Amino acid sequence: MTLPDFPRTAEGRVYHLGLKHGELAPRIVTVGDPSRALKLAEEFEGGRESVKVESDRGFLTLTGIYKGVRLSIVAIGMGFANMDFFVRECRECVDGDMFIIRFGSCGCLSDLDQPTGMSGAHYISHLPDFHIPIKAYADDRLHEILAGTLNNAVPRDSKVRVDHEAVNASTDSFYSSQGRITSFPDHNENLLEFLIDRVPGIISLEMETFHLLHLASAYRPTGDLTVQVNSETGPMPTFPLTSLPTSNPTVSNRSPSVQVDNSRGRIHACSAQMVFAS
Ligand code: R1P
Repeated sequence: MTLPDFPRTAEGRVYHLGLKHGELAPRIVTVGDPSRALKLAEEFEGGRESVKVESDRGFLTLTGIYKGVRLSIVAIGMGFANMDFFVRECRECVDGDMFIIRFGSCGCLSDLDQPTGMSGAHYISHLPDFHIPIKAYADDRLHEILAGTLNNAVPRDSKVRVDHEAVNASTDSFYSSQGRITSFPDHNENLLEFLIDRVPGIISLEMETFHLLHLASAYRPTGDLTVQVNSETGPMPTFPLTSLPTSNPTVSNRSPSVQVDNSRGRIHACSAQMVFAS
């Protein structure tokens, strides 16, 4: 079985990010807000990017040189759907290993402001009942490098605490599944207490990290789309082909192998965020 061609415009650009091969670096920082991307791009050599692509769908890609290395900053907006466009379409625009760090903000379940490298993220859906079906993990090595960098960035005498084993929950709404009460019948009055009780180490809520870590570890550069089942949670009942990558896969169910270009390499991802006590 051979993979079908990835959807592209006549110019060879992926549909939603608007990128074509060569415009994206394999090292990527992703943020939500375009103004954050532009601010970060001021750190590029020469004070600006050499490639700027603004897509019709609101994605912004800035590629430049940082400390002698080619780097892309991509602003994706918010939520799982945009993270999905971002990871899948970027994968089609570079060869070799890809390294992705999300740099975002989030709501906090503790009373400290702290820069945090997330060890992993749960997925929280407001339907049907805020259950916590699965967790995805950061790339060990990238997470370690990120943690070291954040440690060095914080002055030793600072009261700011850097936490690298924190666990995040990514939600499908800023409102219902983050416990905010609005004029809809979300039945979420006790959600935050429930999460603190049920998810060891949980410290923050945002809307993208789970999907980033999940897709990065699910990607199969060799083309073997074997389904792997998480030993902690078992298979997710509704979406077995996309729910499974964690650091402890133990069971395999065969599915057809697919021919993929082996030059692509793996996807390594982790997430850093400034946790603001709310
Ligand atoms: C909600 O206001 C948005 O802010 C956080 C959440 O994950 C969500 O996308 O992310 P950013 O700081 O990347 O925008």
